[in-house]
Amino acid sequence: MFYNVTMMADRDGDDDSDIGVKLETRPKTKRPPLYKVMILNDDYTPMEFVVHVLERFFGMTHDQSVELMYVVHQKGLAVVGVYSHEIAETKVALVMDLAARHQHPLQCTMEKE
Ligand code: TYC
Repeated sequence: MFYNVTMMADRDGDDDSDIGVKLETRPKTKRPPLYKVMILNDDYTPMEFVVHVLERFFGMTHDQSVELMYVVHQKGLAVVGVYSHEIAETKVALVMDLAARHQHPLQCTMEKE
């Protein structure tokens, strides 16, 4: 949590030396931006590989993964999770690395929400 600290000026000019300086604190409501992580359909990546990726990196059950894999297969892409910038970048890198190591063309990208 962050705080704004504002010093209040002495506006009436009397001798306030005995009361010190008033600090006004107020919580900031600004949250860090979130990023959608998406996977894209292609013609070559095996369905079971995509299901495995969704289970392994996106905390889905097997049934959830199968369902979302079919959404991507039919619609072309889907959001598979929403994370902070650092976590999203890590997920994208992990997916892309595993796909490349298996020589699958699976694409995973991130976009600011
Ligand atoms: N279209 C692929 C196939 O028919 C399966 C697939 C689904 C690939 C989702 C990528 O993100 C993907 N084998």
